[in-house]
Amino acid sequence: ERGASLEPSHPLARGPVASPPHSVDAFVKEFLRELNYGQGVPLSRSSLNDQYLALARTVRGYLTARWLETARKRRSHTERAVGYLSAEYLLGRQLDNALLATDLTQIAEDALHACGIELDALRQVEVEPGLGNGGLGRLAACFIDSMATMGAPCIGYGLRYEYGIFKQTFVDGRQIEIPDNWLSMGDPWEIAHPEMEVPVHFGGHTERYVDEAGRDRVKWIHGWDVLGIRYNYMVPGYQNGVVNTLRLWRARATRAFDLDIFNAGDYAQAVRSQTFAENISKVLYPEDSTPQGKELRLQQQYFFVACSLYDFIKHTQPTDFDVRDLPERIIFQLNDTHPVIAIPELMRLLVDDYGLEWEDAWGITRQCFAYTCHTLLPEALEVWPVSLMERLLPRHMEIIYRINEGFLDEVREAYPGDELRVRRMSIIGDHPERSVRMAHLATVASVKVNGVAELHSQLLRDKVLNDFAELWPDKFTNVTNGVTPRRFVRQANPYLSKLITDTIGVGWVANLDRLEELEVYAEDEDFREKFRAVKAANKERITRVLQRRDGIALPEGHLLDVMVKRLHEYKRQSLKLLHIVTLYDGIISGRLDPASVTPRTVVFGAKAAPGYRMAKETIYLINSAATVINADPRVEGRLFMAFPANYNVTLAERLIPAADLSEQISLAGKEASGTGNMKFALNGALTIGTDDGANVEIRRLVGDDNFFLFGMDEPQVAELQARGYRPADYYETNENLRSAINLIASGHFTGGDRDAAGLFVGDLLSNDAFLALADYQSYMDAQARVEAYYADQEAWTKSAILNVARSGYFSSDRSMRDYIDRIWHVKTGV
Ligand code: GP0
Repeated sequence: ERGASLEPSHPLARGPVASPPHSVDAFVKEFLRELNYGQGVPLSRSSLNDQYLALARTVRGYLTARWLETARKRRSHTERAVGYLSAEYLLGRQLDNALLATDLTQIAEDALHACGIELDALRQVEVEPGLGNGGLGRLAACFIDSMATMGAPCIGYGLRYEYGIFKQTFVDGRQIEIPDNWLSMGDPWEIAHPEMEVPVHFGGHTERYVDEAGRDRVKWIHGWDVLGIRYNYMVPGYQNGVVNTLRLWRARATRAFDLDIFNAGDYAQAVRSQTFAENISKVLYPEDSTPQGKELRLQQQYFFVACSLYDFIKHTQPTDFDVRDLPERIIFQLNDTHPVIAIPELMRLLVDDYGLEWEDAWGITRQCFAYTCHTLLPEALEVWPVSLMERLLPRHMEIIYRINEGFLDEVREAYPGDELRVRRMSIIGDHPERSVRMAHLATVASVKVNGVAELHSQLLRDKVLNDFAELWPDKFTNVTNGVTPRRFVRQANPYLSKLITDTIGVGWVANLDRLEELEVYAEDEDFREKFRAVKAANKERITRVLQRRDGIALPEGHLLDVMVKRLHEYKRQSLKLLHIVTLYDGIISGRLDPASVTPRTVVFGAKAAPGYRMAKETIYLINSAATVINADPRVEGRLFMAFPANYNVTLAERLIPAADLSEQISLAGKEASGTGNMKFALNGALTIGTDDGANVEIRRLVGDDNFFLFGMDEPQVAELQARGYRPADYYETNENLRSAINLIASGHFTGGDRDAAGLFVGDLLSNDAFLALADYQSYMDAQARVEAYYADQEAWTKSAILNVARSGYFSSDRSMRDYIDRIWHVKTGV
């Protein structure tokens, strides 16, 4: 409800106030006002945290006028908007991004200086909001950045987790998870609206009734309710005056909910119930790519989706809005299957609450959703047991059954007599228990289904969703992922940014194709020298960061070889470890002349899902190997390993610009896209990689000469698996491989403890589901090519420059263009 206010004609009631002037003086004034009146402290007594909060609020103040203005313009027209539905947004720190977007970096620096404060010191105070696991969540963050920069109407919807992705520490080399209490110091970027409550219902049962018009209707008698509390975050476009909205939901107990129990006299129970309701937005599930079928997770999904649909219809549209016009106003993009319960929720709203006929409602719903699939791993496709659905969301389960009936009729009509196909395609699966296949539901209801890289989209069509692609070939499309150049080049790599801007002008930041103008400079010796100086400066920076952050002392002058991503068997950190151990083993056994080995530092960064045993064993082994190898004088000056704990967006921003070599070594056909791979190429690292995900496109664009390809391609993988893969064959016939595995198995790295390496080695030899041993020799050969090439610094630098010049395609601005042209059809330019 709106509060009382002035007549619209009143001079004070017109439009939002203007943003403060862009001057050092004005900034100082705003900053001190926030510090004194906002934080309630004088400058002389303010803590670092006070100063950070005041600074953030000051910058936020500059954004607010633009945000209100963007919202006002959007309200005044009826153009279609994008509702990006995502359970994860891995935002990273906000301060620098907001300063860059408003072009206030220099002013803020000078203003703080005038107050005796270093901007850099305040940057360190910000805790990054880790509301995502990895690629999928970071992609969502890049996309909303790009939509704002393109002036496209987009509202991001998600969950405000009280605890984000866990903080990783190592104790004796083993991962320990610590809760990420990211809100404990206060979040200056959020704007809470505790008065805007959205009711969300769960449980209970359904009842049939006949309405006044004599029509059969269904009523959902709810079992329990929670409230959704709205939190707004501003999403600034890059220096274009546009500020979009990210809206995250927090769960709160309803008053009725606790009052009932309270009235019954059990105060303690009332408080417990409140906790129960508020658990819904308590914590981000730390499983990446392998969802856990936990009830709380389904509650989270339904909770944020129900809040978002309600919010869009009731709070962003005019009061006289007709839900039949929804397809003209919104397209909801489903970021993986996590928000797919939005489909039956919209049907429920239209049929039960707005009284539409089923067919009309279905016609509307089918135009309002598009679905992005992010995986090829069958175990990553979400399914929910029918029994759980019936208990938690009984009305939705009925709706899903009815959608499925209509859909299967359609299948039977297209393929008479093909009951096998009907069973394969059904939204309800029977094995191992009756469950709802969320990817099928998403595909049936969506306007478009897209994969996230060319190869991935092809495999979706040919394999994972093949039956659907045969039935609806036009439904399937590709949108190759991208990354925002603002955060991952302009902010993360100021030295490179300056070199680029000095060379081709500043236009590249919002138009990354312009990087191709750098191509000619690959031949310019002077430019190459400057480019190398940038790398060297970035290496010095990461050396300082790792020293301060982790107490790691990186050696100087090494090839910096980086593998950062979630720990997963399909990504094959195991293969990377085998490479290092082979080099080490070669040197200490005398088979390899240390002088012939390129001095190399390998940096790992990876979190393992807390319940993923093999992943955790791999972390332990990498840490163990690092301890032994770094302490062994026989390889000193040749090999060094670093595994800083708690890899996150902030560390990525420091590490990626310093890398020489980017490790993208997943088994072909398993990595949907990868987005780290794009960040490395854009920052001038060369990739060693398989023909997988977006590596395929990176290699095509940067050229074979500037990319180290190795390993089987996807058809070869399929063929080997069909033939019957025996890892032991490779172990038996490859001497270096056998020796490296034996060294691990002997307990050399684990203090003589053979059992400690047992799970890892045992699995490699008897199972090796991701064919690390089959690709081992090819990988070793490619690494030898890396060493030889690196010896020629001029050639290497040329290739690195060409990687930058030819990677403009991987801007998330381009991804957004593709979504807009192929799927969303929304207007840009505010
Ligand atoms: C895919 F299925 N991804 C999933 C998932 O649950 N979590 C996740 O992060 C990733 C893919 O693995 C990816 O290949 C892809 O680029 C990313 O989603 C965004 O599409 C890793 O970078």
